[in-house]
Amino acid sequence: MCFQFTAEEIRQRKFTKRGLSLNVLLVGENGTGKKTFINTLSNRNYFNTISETVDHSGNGGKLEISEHTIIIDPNAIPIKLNVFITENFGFNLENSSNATTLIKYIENEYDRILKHERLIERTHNPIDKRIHVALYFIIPTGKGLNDFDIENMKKLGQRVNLIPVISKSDGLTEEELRLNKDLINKAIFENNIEVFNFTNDEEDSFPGEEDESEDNIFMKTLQEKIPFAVIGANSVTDEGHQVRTNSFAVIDVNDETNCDYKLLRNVLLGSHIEEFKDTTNNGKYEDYRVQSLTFNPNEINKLPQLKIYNALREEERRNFSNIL
Ligand SMILES: Nc1nc2c(ncn2[C@@H]2O[C@H](COP(=O)(O)OP(=O)(O)OP(=O)(O)O)[C@@H](O)[C@H]2O)c(=O)[nH]1
Ligand SMILES: [Mg+2]
Repeated sequence: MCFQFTAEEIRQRKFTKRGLSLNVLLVGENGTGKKTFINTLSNRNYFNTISETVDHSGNGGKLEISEHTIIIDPNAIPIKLNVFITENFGFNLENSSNATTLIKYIENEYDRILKHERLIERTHNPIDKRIHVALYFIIPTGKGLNDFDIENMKKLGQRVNLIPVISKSDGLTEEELRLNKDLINKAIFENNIEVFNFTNDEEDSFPGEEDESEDNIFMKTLQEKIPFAVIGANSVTDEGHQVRTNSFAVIDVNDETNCDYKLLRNVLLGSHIEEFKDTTNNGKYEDYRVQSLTFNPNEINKLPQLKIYNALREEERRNFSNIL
């Protein structure tokens, strides 16, 4: 019998067929370039971003999260990007409930998965809409972070992998960008905001051993880029370069000397796509799961795994007392 494909090829085909997916939340005020970023990432005009001001009056100025599914095909393996975008974030005079609204949105999905995990018979995998990574769009003001950003980033960082981004960085000189990055990082540090840590890959190194592998150097480079400076493209040249054209210049957004867009793109669609999911499931979601069960002790007995565990412990105790 002659097989058409090797085992490796079959694995690759299966993988390709199944594809990859990522759930990304984009948080930022209206007009900060969130949709342009997604257009640039997918290299097509999924969103109409031509007008500077969007009419957000349709929902009475209320903070909402719009959901979109976009298939991106960077190198033959399609990636299903589930995009969640804030509308009217920080839009009103009074925005103090924004953080709560965002966290509720994230936790609702955690609750849904938690509920499903507790079912004894799980016939199918639920659609997983847990946010794997949140990009927080910061307008560079030369003043670091304001109180509103601090409050929102603090809360978001506890629940999701948070990556701060400086939007529209084409408006900054190199020196201004450095200053903005420094001030934002200072505010992140002073306020204990939990941002995604690229250098936190414990599995790869032994304690006490300074590992300077290529991977580690790359992770350090990424870490030092935080907050990532992005420029969203508004056109594509005849040669296929994604550029932002303003009255001064034509800027190639994929040129790493202009901004960090390319790095961030590679992180999202390449190097960290699985990592974001793992840290969500094993870190952020797990923290929430434990907290939510601890605060609801009645719920614990409903867990099938725990029921079995408790029964075994009970039997152990009985056997033990028989011996005595
Ligand atoms: N100079 C510059 N302008 C940008 C950049 N990214 C987006 N813009 C422009 O800013 C405006 C708003 O961009 P959007 O992408 O629509 O902003 P949004 O955050 O999605 O906000 P809403 O559309 O209001 O929901 C548009 O005119 C974009 O062309 C950038 O990197 N630099
Ligand atoms: Mg727009």
